[in-house]
Amino acid sequence: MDGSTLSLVLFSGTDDKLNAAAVLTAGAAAMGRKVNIFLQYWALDAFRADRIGKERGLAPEAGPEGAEAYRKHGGQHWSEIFRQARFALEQADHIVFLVDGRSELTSADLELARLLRRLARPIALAVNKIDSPVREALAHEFHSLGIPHLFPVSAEHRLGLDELLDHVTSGFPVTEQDAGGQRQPAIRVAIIGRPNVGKSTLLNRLVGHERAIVSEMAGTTRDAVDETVTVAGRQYTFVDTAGIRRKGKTKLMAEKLSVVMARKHIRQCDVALVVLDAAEGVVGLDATIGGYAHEDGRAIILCVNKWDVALNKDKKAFVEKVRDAMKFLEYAPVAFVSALSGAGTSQLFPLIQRVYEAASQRIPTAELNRFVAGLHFEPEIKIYYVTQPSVRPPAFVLFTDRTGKLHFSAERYFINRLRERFGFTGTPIVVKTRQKRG
Ligand SMILES: Nc1nc2c(ncn2[C@@H]2O[C@H](COP(=O)(O)OP(=O)(O)O)[C@@H](O)[C@H]2O)c(=O)[nH]1
Ligand SMILES: [Mg+2]
Repeated sequence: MDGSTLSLVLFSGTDDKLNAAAVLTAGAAAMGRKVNIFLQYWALDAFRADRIGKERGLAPEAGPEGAEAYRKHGGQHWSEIFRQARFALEQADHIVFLVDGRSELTSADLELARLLRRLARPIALAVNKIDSPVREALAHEFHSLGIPHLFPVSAEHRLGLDELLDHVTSGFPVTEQDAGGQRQPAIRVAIIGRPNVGKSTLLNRLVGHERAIVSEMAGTTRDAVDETVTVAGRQYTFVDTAGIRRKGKTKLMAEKLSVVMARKHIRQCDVALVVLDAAEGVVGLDATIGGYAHEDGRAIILCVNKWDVALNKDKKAFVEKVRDAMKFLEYAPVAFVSALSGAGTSQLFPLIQRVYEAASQRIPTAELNRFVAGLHFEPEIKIYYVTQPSVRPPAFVLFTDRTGKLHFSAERYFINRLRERFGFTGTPIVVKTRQKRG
């Protein structure tokens, strides 16, 4: 184990944990921790022993070993998988034991906790699917597993993950390189959009050279290309959908595929570059694709391509059209480029960095509470306390005297003031409320 790599083992007694693993790795990257995280994921449940080791929150994938174990040990009892995972567990800097906060503890969980404790490695207990105060109270029942460091989390809603990651990475040495700020993780940028808007041309332009991204083979499984470039000391990994040319592919099929691929790539990116076609204008499918990036909480740039052939070169008018068609993306900056000529494309780099940093911005709790004290909600709402439990996207939890969700207009007011005050350019903001318990 070198000093800059944290080996983290995520261990779980049930299935349905890939999501959590994905979020954890992404979360680790999102935090911009000055450590490399080597994450291994082991689930005991029935047939699954995926091993996903990736540095810096790259999208987890079951490696060949994982796939092999999956085949070989299909249906085996979990103790076999524990036996296999043992080496990883013993080497781990930290073990995260993940349990399902919505299920009763099983005897397998208890047994597993006992085995894990016996390893005498640092262990954190992550109780997943905790996304409400009621559940948070329930999470504490899991103390009976005898693991003192308990973290209620919601992998799906990305709650509590920063606290967990803070805990497992605390006291971890900062490498010299990192201290100099040299080795920040690459910003992952998904280039998404309808067919023919110029995604691949843009990718080539951004990475500075052509690459073969079209596979002529029918039924090819390669569906994405990614390429990393360093610009002004910062790494960017661009992901584009490989052109899959199947014979007889209809326009409709191509459009459907573009949505499927967008959804897939969005999940793995930090920033979504939603490419629009200036010549064709904004259409429904653009809004659909942009909507997925928004719902997934990604930082977003609306990139108007083919500006060279736009009929009307009035940027302001075009922005208005864009805003009109995608009201929910009013926070996303609009950039005008020509992937073909290269005009405007180099400005995308600082813009990507800007929205990425905005999405990663964490407001200190004290500052946040001072800020909220100065707000005037109408109708009045009593706000006791505010926290920002996570970044990417920035999520805020308001503890109020009300039950249920904030009224739409109150939420809007809060988000707008946050944007004014702290400048969350290009990132969705998530607001949750909790009723203060007496
Ligand atoms: N005029 C013009 N044409 C472009 C531009 N970008 C891409 N194209 C053309 O649009 C077509 C589709 O481009 P491509 O990158 O394959 O689109 P994709 O399907 O989104 O990957 C190609 O003929 C490109 O040459 C641009 O900025 N201006
Ligand atoms: Mg393409």
